[in-house]
This record gives sequence, structure tokens and C-alpha cells, in this order.
Amino acid sequence: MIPTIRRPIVALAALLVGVLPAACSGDGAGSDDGTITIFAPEGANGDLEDAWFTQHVEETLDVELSFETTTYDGNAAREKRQISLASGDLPDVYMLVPWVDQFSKTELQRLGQQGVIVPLNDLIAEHAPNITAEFERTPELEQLATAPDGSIYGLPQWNDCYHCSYNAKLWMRSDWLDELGLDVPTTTEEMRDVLRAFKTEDPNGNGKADEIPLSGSTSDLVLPYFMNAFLYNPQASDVYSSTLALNDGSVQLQASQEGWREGLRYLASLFDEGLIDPGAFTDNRDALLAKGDNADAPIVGAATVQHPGLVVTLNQEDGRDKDYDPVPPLTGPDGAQYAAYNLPSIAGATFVITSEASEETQVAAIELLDYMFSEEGHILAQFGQEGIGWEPAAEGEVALDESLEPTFRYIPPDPDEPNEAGGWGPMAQYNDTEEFRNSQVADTDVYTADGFERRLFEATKLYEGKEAEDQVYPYWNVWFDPDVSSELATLQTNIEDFVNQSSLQFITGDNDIDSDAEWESYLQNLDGLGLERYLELHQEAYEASLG
Ligand SMILES: [Ca+2]
Repeated sequence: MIPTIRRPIVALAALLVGVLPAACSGDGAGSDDGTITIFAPEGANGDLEDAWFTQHVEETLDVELSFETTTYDGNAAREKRQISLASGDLPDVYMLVPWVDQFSKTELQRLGQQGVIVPLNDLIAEHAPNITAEFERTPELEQLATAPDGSIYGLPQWNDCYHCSYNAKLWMRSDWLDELGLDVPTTTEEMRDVLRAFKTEDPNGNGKADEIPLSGSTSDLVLPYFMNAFLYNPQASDVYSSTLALNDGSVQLQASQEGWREGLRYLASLFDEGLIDPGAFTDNRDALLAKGDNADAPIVGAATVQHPGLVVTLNQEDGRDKDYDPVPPLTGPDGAQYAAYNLPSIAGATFVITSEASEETQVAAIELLDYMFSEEGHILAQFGQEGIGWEPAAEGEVALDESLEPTFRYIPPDPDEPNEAGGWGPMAQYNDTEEFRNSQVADTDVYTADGFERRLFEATKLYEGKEAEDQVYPYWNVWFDPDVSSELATLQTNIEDFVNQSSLQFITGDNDIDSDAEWESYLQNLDGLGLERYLELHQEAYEASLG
């Protein structure tokens, strides 16, 4: 996602009142009595205070931890964090989960300049050898964390999730292709033929025309996968909704290009033939899953989902999820064949230290994070106790990436005792490098439950490298001046929402994509919404990010 601008922080005055000298902090939530007070989300899988890893790290590092907890519900978590920031009663540390709620880049700059949070540069250099080593191994992480003024106001989680970096995939029923004697489609026109056959030739064999050739949901958009057969489209469903890309070093909106119109023309023609489920544009994920799980017979032929578990419930008795296989990026009429790439780590910060922390507490806090950057600390923090949450790789087991030495096998929790292993789970994925993730053991049969990660890994190989490298806009490295953040947020909302609505209207035929007048009017509306200024702000920030 583009750095979205959160609600303005309430009561800045209160924030400043909160910046008390450490010596007076007895009435603050943070303190200098040797305890690190951590604001963190707590989920269904147990209590952070009593978690095995909490006890382990307290003994190993000789610290005391105390938690102020929030929830895994994003909106509620965001609100509670804002209240905490405004209360004048700051914790020593915020340790968050990126997909729940985290500090935006704008917040980091504002709070850093106000002195509410402290720069981590010196603390890392002096007390965090594992983080320092990781910065050297992965300079992209340091770049992601460094504000334009050179300060590291907080650290994001580095989550090098290979399959998530190519989110906009299409999965199709191989058994239907076999039944109809068809090959996996490779072009937009072959895709049309396959979807037509799915619709009209009863591939599920029940004598009813009940097949839905192609579906999706409001979180699993149809458009990104198909548009990439016409021009590079970075959209990745709910991960990244903007269509900004580079053209010879200039930031441009793909949705105002001629290729976009061609892509819409193609999708409108599929829709007109009844080959796309209208619900794909209006229904949520639960509704898509209900169609995929249809009791009488499988009815969904293909879906634009990141993985098959989003279209059918995995591991059902009839094994229907095993029939879905990935379809590589399609080639369009002019030879375009792209796949959207997005950095899987989310820019911003999940870890910050506040001015409430005494110098001693700041050092203890960065040492805690540094331990979680070590391989041992990472495994124990994320998965908990050995033998319960994970075990070392056994003789003969194979890593997800077969070229790597297997390190450990994750043990899924017992549903009756979800907290038994006592890890911190998603709160601990700071150093989730590609090597760490891909050296985990995975079953070599991709259609088993234990082989599911390998199935996603292999599917992604079909998409990797298909991004238009010189067109990828690295929005994750771009920082905006806090002074323009609210202007930018308004432009972004207005423009991106208008693109999404209009694209849908063109696809469903509410607007006529063949009408030059209607296309012109669409472009003029984009101008009226401030497209030029929107691109200018991005261009300036992009150029600044190049240093
Ligand atoms: Ca049928």
C-alpha cells in the first residue's frame, strides 16, 4: 500500500506533556526500574505476560517485561495506540504487528521530530550486533527504516515472503481442463476459449449449467491479473491498490494509459459473454469461499486469488482444493506478459522506543530486539518452545527451497491448547529473511497439508521475473514531507477510488469502453481530481529517495 495517512494524532499538547524526564517517570507507564513496558497486541492464543518466550527472554537477558496490551482488530488497535500516544502515559516500547496496525512513515517523522520517540541509530550501532549484521546483509532493510534526515525512528518487520511478493495470481481447475481436453491457457484469447468451455460444456458433469467460469472477490480482484497482459499493473488486490508505475523514470498512473483501456475492453468482452461472475466485483471473501465450497458439485472454474485456500476450504474430504493449479501470466494481443511485484515488507515501523524509556531501558529494549534478530531468538520468539512449536529438521527432510539446508519444521498448534508453545507469533517476525523462510521443512508432495507452502513457492516461480523491472515504482522507499501528507491522502483517496469505480463501470458495461467520448470524460475527471499534483508529489518524493 501507499503510505496511507492515519487519522491526525489527537491532542498534540498532551503528547508533549508526556515527555517527562526519566527521573519523574514513576507515574508514567514506562519506567526506569529495570522493567521494559511494552505496548503490544494480544491475540486469541494467550497471554503475553505468561507466554513461555516472555519467561525465556527475561531469564536469558536478565530483564523484566510488562505488557500493555491491545487487540489484533486493526481499527481498535489503531485507536488504542493513538490514545496511548496522547495520554502522556507512554510505554517504553511499542511492538506491533504490521498487518494489524503500525506506525506510518508520517507518524515516525512527526513523533521523531517532537522527541516522543527516540532515534535508534546509535543504540543499534553500539548494542545490536545482529541487527547491524542484518543491515549489512540486507541493505534494503536499513533503507526501508531510514528517514530522509538519516534517523531510524523505528524498525519495520522484514518479512521476505516470496509467494506474497507476487500476489495477483490465477488458480484454475486442472480436472476441468482434462475433462474437456483443453490445455492451460497461455494467451488472453486462449483464456476466453477455456472460460467459454467451462460455461457451456458441463465440466463438473452434473448435467446442469451451474459452472462459474471465473470468480474473485472485493479482496481478490479480477482486474490485476488480467490487466498485466496489456500493460504493467502493480495492483495486488488488497495489498496495494494504486496503479502508479514508472515510465522512463517518471511516475505515471497506469489507469490513464491506452493499455489500460485495452485491458478494460477485453474484460468487458468477457463480462458481456457471462464469463466473469458479477459477484466477483461485489462479494467478500466469505461469499467467494461459499461458492467454492458449493455442496452439490464444484462450480468455480478459476479465481484470481493468492492461493487456493481463498476459493475453497483446504483439506476437505473430497480433496477439491487439489484440483486448483496456478496459471502463469497470460500473453496479451501485443505480447505483454507481466506479473505485479510488491515488496512483501510493509514500510513504516512496528518497533519504536519512546522518550519515556531511561537510557538503561533503551539499551535493554534494543538488546531484546537484537536477540529476536538472531536465528535462535527468532525461532523461539515466533514459534515458542522446541518440541511443541517447532523441531529441528530431521534426517531426509527437504527445505522449502530444495537448494537450502533444511533447518526446522514448524509444528501447528493443538487447537485445544493453542498457546502451549508460548511464542509471540506475528509480533516476532523481524528478521524473516528469504533464507530463514525457505530453509523451513516442507513436504515434497505439494498437495498435502504439510506441502502447502511448497505449492505456493512453486506457483510463484511461474510469476517471478515477469514484473517490468524498470516500471516497478518502489513506493516502499518513498518518504513524504509530513506537511503534504494530508493533501496527498486526499488526492490518493479521490483518484484511486475513482479509478476503481470507473474500471468496474467500464467492465460491466455501465460505461461504454468503446466510446471515445466516455473515455475522454474519464481522463478529464482524473485531471479534475488533481492527477497532475498527485504525480508531482510522488515524482518529487521518488527522486529524493534515489539520494
Ligand atoms: Ca454442470
